[in-house]
Amino acid sequence: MNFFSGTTYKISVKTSNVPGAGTDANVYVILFGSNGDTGELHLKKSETNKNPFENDQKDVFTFNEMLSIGEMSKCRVWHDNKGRVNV
Ligand SMILES: [Ca+2]
Repeated sequence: MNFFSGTTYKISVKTSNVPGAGTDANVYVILFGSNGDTGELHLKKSETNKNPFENDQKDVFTFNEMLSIGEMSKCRVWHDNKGRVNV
């Protein structure tokens, strides 16, 4: 058993192309699996875009050194409703 080898999770988020689909709020996700869950992950720094969660774009977030949750069963995504509204 090696306690130091972490699991990497790469999360891709595609924002819809309908008007108003984007957000500047803080977005969080929890992944649930057969061995437990990841806890709250803040999707903060997109690897593909400076401003994440804009209309019709794909954002990628990587989390290193995570404990393995086993086989993924579900995920929960939400945001805190903050940020300005883009007109
Ligand atoms: Ca945004």
